[in-house]
Amino acid sequence: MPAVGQFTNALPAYVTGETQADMTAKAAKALVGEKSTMITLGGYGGYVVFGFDHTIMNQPNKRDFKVLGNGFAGSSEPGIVMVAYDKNKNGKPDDDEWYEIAGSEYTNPNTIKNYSISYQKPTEEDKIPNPEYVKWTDNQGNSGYKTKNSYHKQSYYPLWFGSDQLKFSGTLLASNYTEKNGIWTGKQLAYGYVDNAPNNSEDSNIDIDWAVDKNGNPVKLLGIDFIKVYTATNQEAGWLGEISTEVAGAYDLHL
Ligand SMILES: [Ca+2]
Ligand SMILES: [Ca+2]
Ligand SMILES: [Ca+2]
Repeated sequence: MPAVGQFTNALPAYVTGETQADMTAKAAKALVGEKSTMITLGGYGGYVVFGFDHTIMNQPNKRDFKVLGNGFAGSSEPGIVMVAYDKNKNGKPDDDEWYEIAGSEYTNPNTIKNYSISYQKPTEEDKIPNPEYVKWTDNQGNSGYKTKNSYHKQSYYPLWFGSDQLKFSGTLLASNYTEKNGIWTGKQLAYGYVDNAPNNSEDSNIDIDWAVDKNGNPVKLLGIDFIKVYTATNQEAGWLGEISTEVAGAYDLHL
Protein backbone atom coordinates (compact mmCIF):
# COMPACT_ATOMS: atom_id res chain seq x y z
CA MET A 1 0.00 0.00 0.00
CA PRO A 2 1.90 3.02 -1.21
CA ALA A 3 1.13 6.51 0.03
CA VAL A 4 0.54 9.45 -2.30
CA GLY A 5 3.42 9.69 -4.77
CA GLN A 6 4.41 10.60 -8.31
CA PHE A 7 5.05 6.93 -9.16
CA THR A 8 1.95 5.59 -7.39
CA ASN A 9 -0.30 3.84 -9.96
CA ALA A 10 2.82 3.62 -12.17
CA LEU A 11 5.34 1.43 -10.26
CA PRO A 12 3.66 -1.03 -10.48
CA ALA A 13 1.16 0.16 -13.08
CA TYR A 14 -2.50 0.24 -12.09
CA VAL A 15 -5.18 -0.56 -14.66
CA THR A 16 -8.78 0.58 -14.03
CA GLY A 17 -10.77 -2.05 -12.18
CA GLU A 18 -7.84 -3.75 -10.50
CA THR A 19 -8.04 -4.60 -6.82
CA GLN A 20 -5.64 -4.53 -3.88
CA ALA A 21 -4.98 -8.25 -4.55
CA ASP A 22 -4.09 -7.53 -8.18
CA MET A 23 -1.69 -4.79 -7.13
CA THR A 24 -0.14 -7.00 -4.46
CA ALA A 25 0.45 -9.68 -7.10
CA LYS A 26 2.14 -7.10 -9.34
CA ALA A 27 4.34 -5.94 -6.46
CA ALA A 28 5.30 -9.57 -5.78
CA LYS A 29 6.18 -10.09 -9.43
CA ALA A 30 8.46 -7.05 -9.24
CA LEU A 31 10.18 -8.01 -5.98
CA VAL A 32 10.49 -11.79 -5.98
CA GLY A 33 13.26 -13.66 -7.77
CA GLU A 34 16.71 -12.83 -9.01
CA LYS A 35 15.56 -10.41 -11.69
CA SER A 36 13.73 -8.03 -9.42
CA THR A 37 12.51 -4.57 -10.41
CA MET A 38 11.43 -1.55 -8.43
CA ILE A 39 8.21 -0.57 -6.76
CA THR A 40 7.52 2.82 -5.18
CA LEU A 41 6.22 3.32 -1.64
CA GLY A 42 5.17 6.96 -2.25
CA GLY A 43 5.37 9.55 0.53
CA TYR A 44 5.54 9.04 4.29
CA GLY A 45 4.10 5.79 5.57
CA GLY A 46 3.56 3.99 2.26
CA TYR A 47 4.66 0.40 2.80
CA VAL A 48 5.27 -3.07 1.46
CA VAL A 49 5.26 -6.35 3.40
CA PHE A 50 6.91 -9.48 2.08
CA GLY A 51 8.09 -12.88 3.27
CA PHE A 52 10.91 -15.28 2.44
CA ASP A 53 10.97 -18.96 1.47
CA HIS A 54 13.12 -19.69 4.54
CA THR A 55 13.96 -18.06 7.85
CA ILE A 56 16.88 -15.63 7.56
CA MET A 57 19.01 -16.59 10.55
CA ASN A 58 20.42 -14.01 12.92
CA GLN A 59 24.12 -14.83 12.93
CA PRO A 60 26.05 -13.38 15.88
CA ASN A 61 28.12 -10.25 15.20
CA LYS A 62 27.12 -10.25 11.53
CA ARG A 63 24.70 -8.29 9.39
CA ASP A 64 22.08 -10.68 8.04
CA PHE A 65 20.04 -9.29 5.15
CA LYS A 66 19.78 -6.53 2.60
CA VAL A 67 16.78 -4.81 1.07
CA LEU A 68 17.52 -3.36 -2.36
CA GLY A 69 16.67 0.22 -3.31
CA ASN A 70 18.10 2.71 -5.78
CA GLY A 71 19.98 4.98 -3.37
CA PHE A 72 23.30 6.58 -4.30
CA ALA A 73 25.43 9.45 -2.99
CA GLY A 74 23.12 12.47 -2.70
CA SER A 75 19.99 10.43 -3.38
CA SER A 76 18.90 8.88 -0.11
CA GLU A 77 15.16 8.29 0.40
CA PRO A 78 15.23 6.29 3.63
CA GLY A 79 12.72 3.60 4.43
CA ILE A 80 12.31 2.16 7.92
CA VAL A 81 12.49 -1.62 8.27
CA MET A 82 10.30 -3.77 10.48
CA VAL A 83 11.04 -7.48 10.90
CA ALA A 84 8.93 -10.42 12.05
CA TYR A 85 9.87 -13.90 13.18
CA ASP A 86 7.02 -16.35 12.61
CA LYS A 87 7.02 -17.52 16.23
CA ASN A 88 3.67 -19.34 16.07
CA LYS A 89 4.53 -20.87 12.64
CA ASN A 90 1.22 -19.95 11.02
CA GLY A 91 2.95 -18.62 7.92
CA LYS A 92 1.84 -15.05 8.62
CA PRO A 93 3.34 -12.00 10.29
CA ASP A 94 1.02 -11.49 13.28
CA ASP A 95 0.71 -8.08 14.96
CA ASP A 96 2.68 -9.19 18.01
CA GLU A 97 5.56 -10.56 15.90
CA TRP A 98 6.76 -7.22 14.46
CA TYR A 99 9.83 -5.32 15.63
CA GLU A 100 11.41 -2.14 14.34
CA ILE A 101 15.02 -2.11 13.17
CA ALA A 102 16.59 0.72 15.15
CA GLY A 103 18.72 2.41 12.51
CA SER A 104 21.20 5.19 13.14
CA GLU A 105 18.45 7.83 13.64
CA TYR A 106 16.39 5.84 16.15
CA THR A 107 17.73 7.86 19.10
CA ASN A 108 18.09 11.13 17.17
CA PRO A 109 16.11 13.78 19.15
CA ASN A 110 14.51 14.91 15.86
CA THR A 111 13.00 11.46 15.27
CA ILE A 112 9.28 11.29 16.13
CA LYS A 113 7.90 7.99 17.45
CA ASN A 114 4.19 7.13 17.18
CA TYR A 115 3.75 9.51 14.28
CA SER A 116 0.62 9.29 12.17
CA ILE A 117 -0.55 11.02 9.02
CA SER A 118 -3.69 11.11 6.96
CA TYR A 119 -3.99 12.00 3.25
CA GLN A 120 -7.22 13.19 1.65
CA LYS A 121 -8.07 11.76 -1.78
CA PRO A 122 -7.72 14.51 -4.42
CA THR A 123 -10.81 15.75 -6.24
CA GLU A 124 -8.89 17.60 -8.97
CA GLU A 125 -6.64 15.58 -11.30
CA ASP A 126 -6.51 17.82 -14.37
CA LYS A 127 -4.69 20.77 -12.82
CA ILE A 128 -0.98 20.18 -13.61
CA PRO A 129 1.21 21.25 -11.91
CA ASN A 130 -0.76 21.52 -8.69
CA PRO A 131 1.07 22.72 -5.55
CA GLU A 132 -2.01 22.04 -3.38
CA TYR A 133 -2.89 18.63 -4.79
CA VAL A 134 -3.38 16.36 -1.76
CA LYS A 135 -3.93 17.69 1.73
CA TRP A 136 -2.28 15.87 4.61
CA THR A 137 -2.66 16.32 8.36
CA ASP A 138 -0.60 14.66 11.08
CA ASN A 139 -0.91 13.98 14.81
CA GLN A 140 1.69 16.68 15.61
CA GLY A 141 -0.68 19.49 14.65
CA ASN A 142 0.87 19.98 11.23
CA SER A 143 -0.72 19.96 7.81
CA GLY A 144 0.38 20.62 4.25
CA TYR A 145 0.07 19.49 0.67
CA LYS A 146 1.58 16.86 -1.54
CA THR A 147 2.19 18.45 -4.91
CA LYS A 148 1.54 17.21 -8.43
CA ASN A 149 4.25 17.94 -10.97
CA SER A 150 4.27 18.18 -14.76
CA TYR A 151 6.36 15.04 -15.27
CA HIS A 152 3.81 12.57 -13.94
CA LYS A 153 0.21 13.20 -14.87
CA GLN A 154 -1.58 10.13 -13.48
CA SER A 155 -3.33 10.22 -10.11
CA TYR A 156 -0.84 9.99 -7.22
CA TYR A 157 -3.48 8.47 -4.92
CA PRO A 158 -3.67 4.63 -4.94
CA LEU A 159 -6.79 4.24 -7.05
CA TRP A 160 -7.57 0.68 -5.99
CA PHE A 161 -7.97 1.80 -2.37
CA GLY A 162 -11.62 2.05 -1.43
CA SER A 163 -11.50 4.96 1.02
CA ASP A 164 -11.07 8.72 0.58
CA GLN A 165 -8.59 8.83 3.44
CA LEU A 166 -5.25 7.08 3.56
CA LYS A 167 -3.73 6.73 7.03
CA PHE A 168 -0.30 5.57 8.05
CA SER A 169 1.65 5.48 11.28
CA GLY A 170 5.12 4.68 12.52
CA THR A 171 8.38 6.44 13.25
CA LEU A 172 9.09 9.69 11.38
CA LEU A 173 12.66 10.67 10.54
CA ALA A 174 13.71 14.28 10.04
CA SER A 175 13.68 15.48 6.44
CA ASN A 176 17.10 14.80 4.88
CA TYR A 177 16.94 16.76 1.60
CA THR A 178 18.35 20.26 1.18
CA GLU A 179 18.44 22.55 -1.86
CA LYS A 180 21.32 24.62 -3.15
CA ASN A 181 21.24 26.46 -6.50
CA GLY A 182 18.32 24.33 -7.62
CA ILE A 183 20.06 21.07 -6.79
CA TRP A 184 18.42 18.84 -4.20
CA THR A 185 20.68 16.56 -2.17
CA GLY A 186 19.56 13.83 0.19
CA LYS A 187 21.99 13.21 3.04
CA GLN A 188 22.80 9.53 3.53
CA LEU A 189 22.03 8.18 7.00
CA ALA A 190 24.66 6.03 8.73
CA TYR A 191 22.95 2.62 8.81
CA GLY A 192 19.78 0.60 9.17
CA TYR A 193 17.57 1.92 6.32
CA VAL A 194 16.40 0.96 2.82
CA ASP A 195 17.03 3.08 -0.32
CA ASN A 196 19.67 4.98 1.63
CA ALA A 197 23.16 3.57 1.03
CA PRO A 198 23.94 2.04 -2.41
CA ASN A 199 23.00 -1.62 -2.87
CA ASN A 200 26.64 -2.66 -3.23
CA SER A 201 27.62 -0.99 0.06
CA GLU A 202 28.02 -2.68 3.45
CA ASP A 203 26.04 0.30 4.78
CA SER A 204 22.85 -1.10 3.28
CA ASN A 205 23.23 -4.42 5.14
CA ILE A 206 21.04 -4.93 8.19
CA ASP A 207 21.71 -6.80 11.42
CA ILE A 208 18.70 -8.54 12.98
CA ASP A 209 20.25 -7.65 16.35
CA TRP A 210 19.17 -4.04 15.74
CA ALA A 211 15.52 -5.04 16.29
CA VAL A 212 13.77 -3.32 19.20
CA ASP A 213 10.33 -3.64 20.78
CA LYS A 214 7.75 -0.84 21.13
CA ASN A 215 9.58 0.52 24.17
CA GLY A 216 12.94 0.57 22.41
CA ASN A 217 14.34 -2.46 24.22
CA PRO A 218 16.53 -4.76 22.13
CA VAL A 219 14.97 -8.13 21.29
CA LYS A 220 16.82 -11.36 20.62
CA LEU A 221 15.46 -12.92 17.45
CA LEU A 222 16.65 -16.29 16.14
CA GLY A 223 15.89 -15.09 12.66
CA ILE A 224 13.21 -13.40 10.57
CA ASP A 225 10.57 -14.55 8.08
CA PHE A 226 8.92 -11.24 7.10
CA ILE A 227 9.93 -7.67 6.41
CA LYS A 228 7.95 -4.47 6.20
CA VAL A 229 9.48 -1.31 4.71
CA TYR A 230 7.85 2.11 4.85
CA THR A 231 8.86 5.58 3.70
CA ALA A 232 10.42 7.32 6.71
CA THR A 233 10.25 11.02 5.86
CA ASN A 234 7.49 13.45 4.92
CA GLN A 235 9.18 15.85 2.54
CA GLU A 236 8.53 17.58 -0.76
CA ALA A 237 11.77 18.38 -2.55
CA GLY A 238 10.81 21.01 -5.12
CA TRP A 239 10.97 19.75 -8.71
CA LEU A 240 12.11 16.31 -7.47
CA GLY A 241 8.68 15.80 -5.94
CA GLU A 242 8.00 13.86 -2.78
CA ILE A 243 10.73 11.81 -1.12
CA SER A 244 9.65 8.21 -1.49
CA THR A 245 11.44 4.97 -0.77
CA GLU A 246 11.88 2.53 -3.65
CA VAL A 247 12.18 -1.20 -2.99
CA ALA A 248 13.63 -3.68 -5.48
CA GLY A 249 13.78 -7.00 -3.62
CA ALA A 250 15.77 -8.36 -0.71
CA TYR A 251 18.07 -11.22 0.15
CA ASP A 252 19.71 -13.28 2.85
CA LEU A 253 23.39 -12.31 3.23
CA HIS A 254 24.31 -15.76 4.56
CA LEU A 255 23.41 -17.74 1.43
CA1 LIG B 1 23.19 -10.76 13.13
CA1 LIG C 1 15.21 6.20 -4.32
CA1 LIG D 1 2.93 -15.78 12.70
